[in-house]
Amino acid sequence: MAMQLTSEQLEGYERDGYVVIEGLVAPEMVEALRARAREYTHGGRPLGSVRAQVEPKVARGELQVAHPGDSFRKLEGLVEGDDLFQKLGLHENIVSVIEQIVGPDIKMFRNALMLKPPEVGSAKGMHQDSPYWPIEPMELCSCWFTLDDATPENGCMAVLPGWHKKGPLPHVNVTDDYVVEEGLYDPAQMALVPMKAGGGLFFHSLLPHYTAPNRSKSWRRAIALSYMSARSRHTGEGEGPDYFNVKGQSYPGCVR
Ligand SMILES: O=C(O)CCC(=O)C(=O)O
Repeated sequence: MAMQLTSEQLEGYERDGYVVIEGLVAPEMVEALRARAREYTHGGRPLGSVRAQVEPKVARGELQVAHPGDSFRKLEGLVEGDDLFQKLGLHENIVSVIEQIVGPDIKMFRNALMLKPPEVGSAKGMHQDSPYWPIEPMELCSCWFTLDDATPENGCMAVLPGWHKKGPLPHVNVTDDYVVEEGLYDPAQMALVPMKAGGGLFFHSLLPHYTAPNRSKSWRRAIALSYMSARSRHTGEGEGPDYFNVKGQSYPGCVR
């Protein structure tokens, strides 16, 4: 039987905008995903259609790394291009929880392996996801799945509980980042969310979240799997891309 949120956990998600579920997949699968991620970063496995982003400081030549693989910040499109990551994106436990939140017809909006190499990975400023994304209504749900233990030292998630209910907040550009305007929140309001490898933080696309720089000697890798109801609408230019179909049917006039 696939995992399901209890009614308390579902209420928690609605109230706080997030819920953590540990042990979403078997430890062997977490190990295999870690090994596969390492093949992309350090083993010369071709990226193919996967889009890579490197740490801005390395890209600008302000920071040197021992191996080019120690500079990756983001790998996008693994669910479409890699068999193991696709298994994760379609994993029955993840999809079953997502179905409780967004309903039975599900498409994936994006997937991004977020890497924080030891002592190199930089912060991701406080932001909400939906204001970046051309999708209405702003009710997507991401499963932020940890490949490594995520700790306060290596850049676990920090969130503003309940703030998804405030709607989209004003964001500003600050050195290559798009962040919630300073002064709108007090950092003391942030809740840290440390997690074991193999867990999932399911969070609402309007929940403000932040990750600190990795100041530790251990990797922090997590893949953000963002799902939406197939009844969502594309609000950007044109008809929008063909999104990865997870489950169920499509609807006329909605995301393709
Ligand atoms: O993994 C991180 O460091 C940040 C992730 C994030 O901000 C996101 O998935 O929207």
